Amino acid sequence: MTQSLTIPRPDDWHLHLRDGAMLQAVLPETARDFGRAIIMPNLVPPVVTGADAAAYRDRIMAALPEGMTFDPLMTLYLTEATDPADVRAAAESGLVKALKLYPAGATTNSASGVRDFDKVRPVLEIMAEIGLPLCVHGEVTDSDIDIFDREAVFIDRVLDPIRRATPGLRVVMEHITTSNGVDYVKANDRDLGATITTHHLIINRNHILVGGIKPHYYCLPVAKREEHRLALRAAATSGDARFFLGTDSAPHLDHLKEHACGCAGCFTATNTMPLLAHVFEEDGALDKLEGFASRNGPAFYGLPVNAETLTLVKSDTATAFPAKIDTPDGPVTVFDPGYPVHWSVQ
Ligand code: OTD
Ligand code: ZN
Ligand code: ZN
Repeated sequence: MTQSLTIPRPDDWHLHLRDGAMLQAVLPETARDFGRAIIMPNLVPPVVTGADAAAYRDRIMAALPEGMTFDPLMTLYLTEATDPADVRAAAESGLVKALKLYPAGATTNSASGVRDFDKVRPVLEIMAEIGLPLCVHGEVTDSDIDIFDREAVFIDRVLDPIRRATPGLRVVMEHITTSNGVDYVKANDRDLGATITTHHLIINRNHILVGGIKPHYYCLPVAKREEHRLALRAAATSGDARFFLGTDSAPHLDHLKEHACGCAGCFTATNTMPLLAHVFEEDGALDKLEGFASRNGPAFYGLPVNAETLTLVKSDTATAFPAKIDTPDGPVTVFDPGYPVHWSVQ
């Protein structure tokens, strides 16, 4: 029996495309299924000015294979030196769709992140004025905070104070991993949304650690207890428009993940839509996938829903996803949910 589901072409509201050869290798994996993506600015050096974002956008478009369509939605990396006038100009030209806040040291390539939030207040005020969203990596980085508590502590110590001090600031809590994140979004009606990744709907911390360490399941924020995964599943499949897809697909070469000090990041661009169809069907919520992947994100960003469609089909045989994609510098492992998935993109 074949079952199928057609939805408006989805978007990815949090994506790492990298640069150079890696960009070339991973871009088709996203552009095949997704119409647009919010492009993370954590290159080395980071994308900090409107000019940087324009140049990066050009490199992305130059890497797009002939015949594919894709619209990269650019972001700027907020630093303590960000110029409010540059932010305003980059947003008003339509080039930049959000700013990205990394607490310094929170994840891969986040050393230029913010330490003193008072220094970025003028930028946040401009953003509130023009309605430019702030995408937040919501983890404190204090060494005395347990890595599994970093998100919950961030909400209390950093996020809530920033939002109270900057009325009207629109915030996306990115890649939420806890019930605390879900609850905070639900308790705040205005100007707040959250992205949820594919992998955090599938793995909990046991998957990383039990039976041997699995470097390809290691990402930041690190996957939490099962009760948190279930809270994310409930939020994603609820139909609540404040929750939408941001894969956080973050490619690293295998030899840098399978390493004594392995890089953080799961690469899910290749199989995200079939995996989500599996997850939503398992929770009896296939009808909610369209909102999560195709409608809620554009609504938050004030953009139209894509006019094209994507069709997912379920067949009796399990889908054979590629285990890895190749780059000139070595392979990148595709996220493996650890169980057979029968959905594929038509
Ligand atoms: N998390 N890896 C990366 C970024 C994210 O926090 C994130 O957005 C990366 O490699 O850029 C990761 O585990
Ligand atoms: Zn992040
Ligand atoms: Zn990310």
